[in-house]
Amino acid sequence: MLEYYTKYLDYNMSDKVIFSGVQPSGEIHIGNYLGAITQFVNYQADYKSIFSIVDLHAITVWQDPGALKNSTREVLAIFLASGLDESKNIIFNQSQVPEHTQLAWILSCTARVGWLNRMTQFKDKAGKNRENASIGLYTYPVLMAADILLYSASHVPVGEDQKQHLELARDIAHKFNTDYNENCFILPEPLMNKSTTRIMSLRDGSNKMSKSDISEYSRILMTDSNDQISLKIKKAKTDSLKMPDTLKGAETRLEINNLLNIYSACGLIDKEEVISKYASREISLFKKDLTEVIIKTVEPISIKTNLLLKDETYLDKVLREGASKARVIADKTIRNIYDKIGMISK
Ligand code: AQP
Repeated sequence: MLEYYTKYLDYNMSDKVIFSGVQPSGEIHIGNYLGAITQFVNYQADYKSIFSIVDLHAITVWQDPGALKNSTREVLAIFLASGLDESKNIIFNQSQVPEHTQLAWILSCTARVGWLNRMTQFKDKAGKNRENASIGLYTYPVLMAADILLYSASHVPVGEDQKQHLELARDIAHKFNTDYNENCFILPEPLMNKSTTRIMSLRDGSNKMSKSDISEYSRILMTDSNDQISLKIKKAKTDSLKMPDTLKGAETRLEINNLLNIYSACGLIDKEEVISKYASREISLFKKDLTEVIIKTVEPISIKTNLLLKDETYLDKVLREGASKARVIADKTIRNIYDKIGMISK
């Protein structure tokens, strides 16, 4: 299999391969950027990377068809504007590579119902209305396992919330290897992102910043104008105290703590340094400076993204070419797996 990587991506046999996905389930926010996309950009140097815009995952909850197409192109444009190189990495949208769903079906015959029943993200997302959730939302982690195993990814960047799904992917790979008495799948390792904390909603510091939050004031979008950023930070929920003067003091105040994390991540400044800079000062002064720090991060990406979005033909070509490269590897995996389980393929 690895000779395919070598041919299409200048891979060496010893290379480490990462797979990661972003759902086109809405507009990309600064949490996605700081928590995932900046990491992808850093990984490019050390890993052969496969980045997928996972539209099949997105439709596990209802997506407006027009909005889904726009979001898919927007995620790609933000990837490119942030510095992901489409010639060095494979970048594509998942639905153009049907092998993802082919492998997901096979793996759903390996995964056990009891394993899926333990997935906390399904419980959180389905909430009280579990009977009415889509089957896709329930089996989402099996599709995620297929995404990873299809490309023999050695590493998967994961936040806290995806750790359980990666463990499941490893369990599925291990059971498949045991059932068929062959090392068909590599067991992927997590790449934990230690530097960036989870970015929380600007309206409620106990919920993560999310594309699907009903309040547009809960998140800073990577395409927001400077005025929109300024307004959202002005409206961001805080308390009426002065700024904290210790890390411990900051951590007891969810919303202020979140704004300090955003400042630290965007400004590339240690959080303790930010705390001492603003210790006991007015929140309004901190918010003013925070707005500037965020604009410095978002504005250049937003300008490039908007330019790229004007050229749909180019964006669709990048996706098509990425999918072609991905399919070379994916097809090889499927043939191998079909053979192992006793299926005759063309
Ligand atoms: N608030 C966040 N802080 C840090 N990292 C985050 N990520 C998402 N939200 C935050 C990281 O972004 C990557 C892409 O996420 P995803 O699109 O696969 O889905 P998600 O994690 O469910 O993201 P959202 O924004 O909350 O979307 P919806 O509302 O559709 O569910 C992941 O690496 C994730 O960790």
